[in-house]
Amino acid sequence: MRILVLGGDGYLGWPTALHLSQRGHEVGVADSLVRRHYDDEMGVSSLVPIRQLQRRVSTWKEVSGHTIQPFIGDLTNYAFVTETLRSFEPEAVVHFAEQRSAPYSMIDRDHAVYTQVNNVVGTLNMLYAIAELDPSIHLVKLGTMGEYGSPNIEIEEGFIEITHKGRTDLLPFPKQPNSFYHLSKVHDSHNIMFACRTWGLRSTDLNQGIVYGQQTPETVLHPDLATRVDYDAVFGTVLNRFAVQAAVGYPLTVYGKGGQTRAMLEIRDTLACVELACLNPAEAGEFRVFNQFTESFSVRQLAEWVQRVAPMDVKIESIPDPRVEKEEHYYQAVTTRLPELGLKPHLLGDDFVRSLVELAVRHKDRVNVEAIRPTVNWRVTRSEVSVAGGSVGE
Ligand code: NAD
Ligand code: USQ
Repeated sequence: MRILVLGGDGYLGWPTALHLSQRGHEVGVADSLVRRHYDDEMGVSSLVPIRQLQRRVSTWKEVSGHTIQPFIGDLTNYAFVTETLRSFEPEAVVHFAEQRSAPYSMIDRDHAVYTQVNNVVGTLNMLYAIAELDPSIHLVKLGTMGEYGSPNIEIEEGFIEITHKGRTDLLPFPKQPNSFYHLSKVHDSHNIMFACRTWGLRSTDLNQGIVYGQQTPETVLHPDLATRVDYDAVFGTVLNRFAVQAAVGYPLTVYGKGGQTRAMLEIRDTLACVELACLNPAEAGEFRVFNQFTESFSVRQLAEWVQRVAPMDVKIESIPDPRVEKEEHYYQAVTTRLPELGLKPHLLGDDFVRSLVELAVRHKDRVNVEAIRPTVNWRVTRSEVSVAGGSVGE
């Protein structure tokens, strides 16, 4: 297939592009490179060194013989979006290209506005471009399990049958997200569903859980092909962070009671899920939702797991939760669509947790320990994060 990966310079977009290319698809990547600017803004950089996109692409050509076509530009610029689609003529567009950090979106008003404009406008531009240029393009959109929040009932896969006053309908599952970032994904989902219903577009919303891990069969072929891994309190996600904290001797930062339970998956499963969605497209006019995760863990469970298997002495510290979220709650979510399409999950095991810590130990000289402690508080409106390069997007 001809597949355009939006956000193809990011943590997940780059290894997805490599995976699809290795599997024989014609791959293009589009990215504004803004993620690298957030690093400058936060005064941090990826745990593992990453190369510039052009170098990544040329090394991939040398290593594999396959070409990945790069397009540098911003999805909020409609001319860039239409020119890229006209030039590449994809059958599927895989859309990773959003500001994806919940804490970043909660720094202050500027960052909340930036996040929602960037994410919602970028996706809206893509919907218009697909509708105008080629409505048969399948939009595979990265959403998030966090759109649902943590309701006291089982989370269905996108839709729930409700009987109300004697009448029954299949309706979108209620959304109770925990940040302006997560809300941007809800807004995207609504816009995409509307575009499918109104213009006959086809789309799959992949409500993905938290991803962990860094290595894929393709990224390990050459150091230039490595993908980023974040450990700071703004962009680092929980298990990746705990591995790095263990490596540098920092007590694992469990927020609040640690009973926050989240759906999760390994990075290799992200790649597999995306390819399965592309190979099995939605029908014209269909908006479908896949819950993309393999297991659920509480934050405390993850911390204790790292403590148990890490080869060093690891302490766990419970710190007041900087977020407003349920610290203990029921969590059960359905995921049937991707396994039905053939997903064979890589479940989390001791060896994998240990390998994450070992990866962090190899690169621990690159860790800025001051960036580990959370500084963004959901409850205050003023940012306590020191912003070196000014606010992005203004
Ligand atoms: P990332 O920040 O590493 O990558 C996103 C990429 O998109 C970056 O390279 C960035 O430069 C680019 N981008 C952002 N806005 C853009 C714009 N307007 N125009 C062009 N490019 C733009 O994030 P990631 O961790 O790879 O996540 C990718 C997607 O998957 C996101 O949409 C995220 O919400 C979703 N997701 C991620 C996780 C996770 O654990 N990392 C979990 C669930 C869902
Ligand atoms: N947490 C800690 N300690 C830490 C870091 C996090 O206890 O040091 C807790 C948080 O309070 C939260 C949970 O761990 O309850 C998950 O936090 P996270 O930062 O790992 O994940 P989250 O903010 O939910 O966001 C990440 C990605 C986002 C994606 C989302 C999937 O950054 O792009 O959408 O995971 S989901 O969680 O399903 O919404």
